[in-house]
Parts: sequence; C-alpha cells; structure tokens
Amino acid sequence: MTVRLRAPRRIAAMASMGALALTLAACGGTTKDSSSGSEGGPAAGNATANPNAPLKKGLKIAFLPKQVNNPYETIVDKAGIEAAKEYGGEAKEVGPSDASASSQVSYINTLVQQGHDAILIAANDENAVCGPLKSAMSKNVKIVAYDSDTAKDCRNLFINQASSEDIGRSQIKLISEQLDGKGEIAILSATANATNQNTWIKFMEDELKKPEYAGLKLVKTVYGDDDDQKSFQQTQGLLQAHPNLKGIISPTTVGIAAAARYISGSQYKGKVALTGLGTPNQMRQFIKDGTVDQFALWNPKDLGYLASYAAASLASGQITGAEGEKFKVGRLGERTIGKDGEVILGPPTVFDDKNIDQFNF
Ligand code: RAM
Repeated sequence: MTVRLRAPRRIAAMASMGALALTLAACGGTTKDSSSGSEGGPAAGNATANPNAPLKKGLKIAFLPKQVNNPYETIVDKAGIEAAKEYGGEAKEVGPSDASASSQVSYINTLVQQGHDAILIAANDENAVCGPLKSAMSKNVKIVAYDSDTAKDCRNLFINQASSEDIGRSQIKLISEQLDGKGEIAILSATANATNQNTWIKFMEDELKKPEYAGLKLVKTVYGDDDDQKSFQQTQGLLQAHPNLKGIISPTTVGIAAAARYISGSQYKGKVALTGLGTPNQMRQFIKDGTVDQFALWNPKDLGYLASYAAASLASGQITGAEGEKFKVGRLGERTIGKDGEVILGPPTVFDDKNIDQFNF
C-alpha cells in the first residue's frame, strides 16, 4: 500500500515563526556584584536582580553540547559564540563526541577550574550531571541548560526551543496527517536518557490517547543514540521487525536524517512515512526525492543566540533566573523568564517541498 503524502498543512501551534521585536533598549546602571552561591530560578538563593546592570565585558562562557559532532549542535553553539562577540564576551564550545552523560561530567569540572562565568549545557541525562553543576553554582558559575534540560535545581535557567508539549503533540499530528490517521507507527529517538526527547515522547504518548488517533498504534520506541550509523541500523531493524509499520517519528536531527537515508534507498520509500525534527540542509534531498513529506524544527541559530545572552545576563546580575524577570537578547528583543526558570524561544516551523528552499541551516 502506498502512503498518501498529502498537501502540506500547517499546524496551528507551529504555524508561524512569529515576528520578533527588534528593539534593543540601551542598558544603563551599575554592575552587580553577584558574590553569593547558588542563585536564580529553581536553583535560586536570595540574589536580587538588577535589570539595569550592563552586560559585563570579558565574560567567559562555555557551551557544552550533547556531543560536538552533531551538525545541529554545531549551529546552535556557533551562534552562541557569535552572540558573545556582540556583548564583548569570550565563548567556546567543548564536549564529548558521543552523547553520553558521564563524558559531560569531566568537561564541567574543567570549565569551572578554568574560571568560566557561565556554562551552557545540553544535558544528556537530567540527573547524571547534577552533582558537578551544583558544585559549579556554589562557586558562582551560572548554569544555563539549553536544548535538553537538567533537573530544575541543577541550573539557573533552561532555554527551551519551543513548548515541549507543542513539540511532542505536533509530531503525532504530523504523522497522523500523512497516514490518514491509520496504522502502526514507531519512534526512533536519540539516547535513552535524553531529557528533551523523553519529554517530547511523553507528550506524544499522551496525544495518542485522544480519540482522533485511535487508528494509530505505537508499536516500538528505539534509540539511535544520536549516532548516524546506529540510527540507520535501528531504522532497518524496526522495518524488518514490524512488517506492518506505516510511519516513523524521529524527534532528533541525527535520527531523522539517518532514517531518511535508509528509507530512500529501500523498498519502503513511498510506503513508510517519516517525520520528526530535522535541519532543512540535512533533509532537503529527502524532501525533494519524496522520502519525506514534512518535518519540523526551530531556528537553531536563534536558540544559541538566546542561550548566550541569557548566560551573560545571569553572569552580569541583570537576572537571577526568577519567574517574571526580563532580559534583552540583541536582535531577538526582550524575553521573560517563565515558570521553573524556563525561557521559550518560540514556535517551530514545519518544512515541506514548498518552503524548504527558503531555509539554509
Ligand atoms: C538532535 C539532538 C538535539 C535535538 C535535536 C532536534 O540534534 O538530539 O538535542 O534538540 O536533535
């Protein structure tokens, strides 16, 4: 049976990228002395924010992604490093080549020893990195989780790419549209402990309980560990083990690209739908050759840029991480800290053959 790839339809929650305020008001006031220990957000102490504090010059900021050889993470971190140049800071990226939590721990300790003012981390496991992060905060190093959160008390802020709930639920809507609401589906995720993927999967499972998705059956979730080869093999294994599989959701840029590569060269092309989260540059050929109808992502450059400004604002005492505090984010305008120290970038874009050529990342 051939999967009917329907005309692209936008999902309300993901419909627009939203116009962003571009006003950057000048900051004035005095530099805040942030000398006490754990401060801000869920890890807050008694610090008070000084919204008029200027961003300090020469801040040392480090990005610790899930892994360094993931094209998505490279885009995010590069944009964060560029942002630091705008505010007169020094930023770098370090991290493991595999997306494992244990390998992030030693990097945290080294970054603290090197005297960084802030560490940004995309956590491979929400708890495994907590000890060293708490120890860093006790030495007044600001901790910003981005992309993939830590437990709430192990960081000052979490910069989320979009509402986790919207990301998860919209993945089910996308696959359902492509399958006319019927058939077996599977999920190809990243690592088993990745906070972001697990949160999205939880919302996907919940969305599937709705009556309108009664015809969809989630038969298996597998983990490609954000490793290209492993993700490729897991896709092959899924399709062999589940001959009635009609669709795969891969909420990872590494996973969806590997799955698309496998499907495009197999008997399943045009028969098994694939959607998820991918970068337009990695997915373009699979949209063009008809392997993939639609997938989604936020702008990774904006995520890195926002996270970088958030780290600088914390390290300058402009914000502490408490709900309701506002800070300025260069070309992205002003952002407000939400509940549990979360700052949301904005709704993702759905990519298809009509719009993919407008994007280059
Ligand atoms: C991969 C990583 C990352 C996730 C994206 C969508 O690159 O797992 O954490 O946000 O996919």
